[in-house]
Amino acid sequence: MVYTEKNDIKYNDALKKKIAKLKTKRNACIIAHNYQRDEIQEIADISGDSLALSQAAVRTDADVIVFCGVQFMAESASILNPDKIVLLPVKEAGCPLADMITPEKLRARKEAYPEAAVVCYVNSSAEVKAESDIACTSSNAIEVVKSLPQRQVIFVPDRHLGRYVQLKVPEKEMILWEGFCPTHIRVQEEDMIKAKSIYPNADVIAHPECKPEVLSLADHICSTGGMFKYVKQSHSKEFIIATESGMLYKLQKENPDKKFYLPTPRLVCANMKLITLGWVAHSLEMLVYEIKVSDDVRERAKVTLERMLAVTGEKKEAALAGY
Ligand code: CIZ
Repeated sequence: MVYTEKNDIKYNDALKKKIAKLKTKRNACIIAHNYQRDEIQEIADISGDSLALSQAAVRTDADVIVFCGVQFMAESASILNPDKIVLLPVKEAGCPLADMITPEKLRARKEAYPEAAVVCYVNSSAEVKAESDIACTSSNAIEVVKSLPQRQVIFVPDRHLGRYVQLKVPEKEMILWEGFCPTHIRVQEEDMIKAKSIYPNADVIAHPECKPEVLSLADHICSTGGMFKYVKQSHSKEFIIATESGMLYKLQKENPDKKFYLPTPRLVCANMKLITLGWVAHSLEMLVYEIKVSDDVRERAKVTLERMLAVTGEKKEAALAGY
């Protein structure tokens, strides 16, 4: 069998049937990130952002979770669900942003700023989470940073999200890591200006991983989850969406009367697109590739994630002990 992409309807239908059978056999649940291919979001039991997916993974009765996303997301699901089998269908599906920091380099930064709290964006490895005080997503980063007693905050690894948070929380001193998302930084100021001139009535929504000059041209800045909420309540009929292309699938599905445009066709994350129907079938058939985090790292990274959940009220009883 060939596991590469094939734009053949019959072939895809056969794969979908095979996946459905294997899902029952394995008592599995398929979860897909908002940036996945359309056909993967279509077959998923749940789609959403990385945090929503990890939380959904906690609630499911399935024994096997097929996580259609990238490595750090499957790791978070495994950290929160140590008793379930968490599979990443393509083991090379990594996140270049998460790879821009190592635990060793973070330890050196902590030594340079011993008074600072360490906030890690969820787009980081389990080891980096284990070295951090608290995690955040793009939807709760401002709330998380505001909640900290420390004035100094080491924020890793996305410098654009960190800079955006600094603007919103001026009372903190943010020490930014130099990381960035290679997909989001492809949107240029010129792309936004051009898109706005072609669609003058469109509302412009941008993800905070975009560059500051791009964010300054947006009407609204938010996470992928925030984009769904914003579009639903907006009276606008057209939207320019500055984030990864996969978002357009569910935005269009949930809002059939509205139109969505990307400011540039370059907004494609090659890692997210590695997962195809063939690889999902392969993953369920062979039970690969299992994502496991060592006990020591998992325990510490779990505390970092649970502190975030406690701040955002998503899990009030979360362990704040030792915070
Ligand atoms: O947390 C996520 O899933 C990411 C990477 C982005 C977002 O805004 O949802």
